[in-house]
Amino acid sequence: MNANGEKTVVVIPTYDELENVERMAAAVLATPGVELLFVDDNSPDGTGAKIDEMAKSEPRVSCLHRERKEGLGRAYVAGFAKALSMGAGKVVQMDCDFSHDPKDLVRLLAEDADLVIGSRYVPGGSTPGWPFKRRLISRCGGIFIRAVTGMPLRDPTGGYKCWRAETLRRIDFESVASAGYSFQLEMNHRAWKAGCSIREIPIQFSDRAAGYSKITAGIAVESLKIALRLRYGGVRRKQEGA
Ligand SMILES: Nc1nc2c(ncn2[C@@H]2O[C@H](COP(=O)(O)OP(=O)(O)OP(=O)(O)O)[C@@H](O)[C@H]2O)c(=O)[nH]1
Ligand SMILES: [Mg+2]
Repeated sequence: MNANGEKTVVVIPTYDELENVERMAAAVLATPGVELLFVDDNSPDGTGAKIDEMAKSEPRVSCLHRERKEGLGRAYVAGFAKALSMGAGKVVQMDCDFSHDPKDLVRLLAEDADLVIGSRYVPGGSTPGWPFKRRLISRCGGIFIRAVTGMPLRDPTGGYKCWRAETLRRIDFESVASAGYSFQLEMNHRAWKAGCSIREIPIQFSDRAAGYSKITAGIAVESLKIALRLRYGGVRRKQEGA
């Protein structure tokens, strides 16, 4: 609970993050008043069991176990639904690999907006250690997405964000079907279209601390396709028959 009596739930999807998960929990829980919900897709390395063990002695930690790996987007949809059912007033999403610095949580939570995005590409934001090629792809991808969708965001695919619970309900997040980076894009697009207030604050996005990346070229390409569909139609909500 924060000073306004509002609960904040930090949602972290995990797949094979055994090397990071304990340190991450400690770092997140250093922020007063937040609860931590992991969403584990039956990680083969035993991440889920490790979280359950932590949860036994730390009531602020819980884990939503899913049967199989279905991509980041599906994990977040399930995690957000669970966070809302826990009574969250604010829901934060972040990675488990320390690319997103848990110390930035305080700044993210201090903003007064329907959606706060930790941005690599506003003044003060950065991606230290990224090779030129990755920097170029990410930057060009962002520019392409902005040009095609018209959405005025510097970092449309970033994954460190804070949602008002009300915003999530308003955009019917459960019908978002994208799996990878495009999940971030589609969620932002819905919030923007719904007229929500969106603020980008600078973050430093570091390389993962340990473990391996689950991002594939296909996931990156998906977001470009989704950008085109968001602009020219075709991304429909599930209940409308997509
Ligand atoms: N539950 C679940 N978590 C996932 C899945 N795919 C990725 N994750 C988690 O989502 C977060 C981001 O995944 P990463 O592999 O770091 O992808 P990325 O940060 O976009 O790419 P890198 O910068 O290369 O690390 C991490 O906490 C992963 O463990 C999935 O299918 N299910
Ligand atoms: Mg990562």
